[in-house]
Amino acid sequence: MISENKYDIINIINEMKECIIMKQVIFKAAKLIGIDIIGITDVLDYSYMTDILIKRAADGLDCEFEERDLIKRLDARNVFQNCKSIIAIGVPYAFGYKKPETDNMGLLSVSSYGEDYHKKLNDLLKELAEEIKKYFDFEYKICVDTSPLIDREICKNAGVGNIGKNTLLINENYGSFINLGYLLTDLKIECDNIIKDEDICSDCNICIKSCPNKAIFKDGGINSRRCVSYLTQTKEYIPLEYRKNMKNQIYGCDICQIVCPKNQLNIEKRSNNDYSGLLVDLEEIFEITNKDFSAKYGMLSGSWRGKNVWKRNALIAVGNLSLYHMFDLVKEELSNDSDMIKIYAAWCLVKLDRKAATKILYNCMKNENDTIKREYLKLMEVL
Ligand code: B12
Ligand code: SF4
Ligand code: SF4
Repeated sequence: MISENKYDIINIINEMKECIIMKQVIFKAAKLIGIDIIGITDVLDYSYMTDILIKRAADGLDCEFEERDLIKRLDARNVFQNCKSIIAIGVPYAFGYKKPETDNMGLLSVSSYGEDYHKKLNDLLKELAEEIKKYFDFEYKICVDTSPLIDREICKNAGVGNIGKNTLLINENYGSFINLGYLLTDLKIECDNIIKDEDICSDCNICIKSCPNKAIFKDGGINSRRCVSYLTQTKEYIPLEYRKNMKNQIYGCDICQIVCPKNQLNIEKRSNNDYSGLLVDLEEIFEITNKDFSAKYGMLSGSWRGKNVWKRNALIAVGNLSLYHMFDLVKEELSNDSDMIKIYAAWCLVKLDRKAATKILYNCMKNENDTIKREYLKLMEVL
């Protein structure tokens, strides 16, 4: 007679076999559809990140693009109740990237090259799920960037890469120019949990030294609100002292990745990508209609904040590049409906020609509200 205990052991062995087979099927399916970077984790509880998140928020280093509700951030089951394992992927980009010559143009970050990566990864993860479903029935939820969870920590635990001092997740073959996404699944799969942090930077500090706004801390993390990538996306007021370092960026910032030795291999790889598509005609941004903007730039990940934020960044770029020939075009923006555009137009005019701008701002100040009046006066005094 077989004892109950023996049945338990046989069941466990069968479950383990299934977990291992499942993993092999998933890795094969990924290969079939061209996913090179893949890993699996069953770490679902992220409450060990609580102190880091609370300290960041208390020190004012977080930003409005992160989920404020900590409970949602700290357990995958709060996003997908039946979650048992997570299949994480990385999709490399920026092959052969060389920053295009910008002259008098605006610049988009290389993460905004081509089709929006949110759509690309969503489609890829859906395809992967459908492929796996041919062998195992399961429920899943796709997450790319916009979930409350901490993508890099999940992907790190799955073995996709390690965290660098610039806070990016770095894959050993492809570097940090990888977009991340994952499937929260109700499958129990064999896992590659990599919980221990590995120091992959050693005594390198290049990104810390190169960051234009000194946003990266030596002992871990960044000040999001100083990061140029953040500044190009926020609708909050941008402090005067940060604007110069935004240079001509219209969306994002790549500096801490371009300088990173871990990315040199990827950057040096040959590709037919024409990165001049990342250049933005600044004059066009002042004249383009909302409809034409959506048609021309709507499919780029860098356009998600809309035309007005691009126009605000274009005003900062025109001021930083001293494009005096655009003075009259910028002046027209003082009668824009948006207060945000007005105050950056005023800043830009003062940068281009202080004396002429002072006269213009004094003249139009009487028709403005108190906030704008105060801002114009501050600009005339400070700049
Ligand atoms: C908010 C946000 C931002 C903010 C803040 C970024 C930040 N570093 O906190 C801003 C707007 C600045 C930003 C910029 C960028 N972002 Co962003 N962003 C996010 C988002 C939505 C949340 C990030 C978050 O939770 N931050 C909180 C901190 C605690 O977590 P973390 O940033 O992941 O940091 C990890 C480690 O660095 C470490 N850590 C962080 N701080 C500290 C502090 C200490 C003391 C210690 C010990 C450890 C530590 O712990 C975390 C877990 O491993 C994620 C998507 C998501 N849902 O996760 C994308 C994401 C992080 N962004 C991404 C990208 C591509 C970018 C940009 C490169 C875009 C660009 N070209 O401009 C820049 C890079 C700037 C940079 N150096 O990080 C990718 C990163 C891909 C990768 N390979 O790492 C993500 C994962 C989106 C995705 N799914 O592809 N981003
Ligand atoms: S993205 Fe740019 S501003 Fe932000 S941390 Fe990296 S180098 Fe600094
Ligand atoms: S530049 Fe150096 S310190 Fe920064 S992430 Fe890369 S290897 Fe690490």
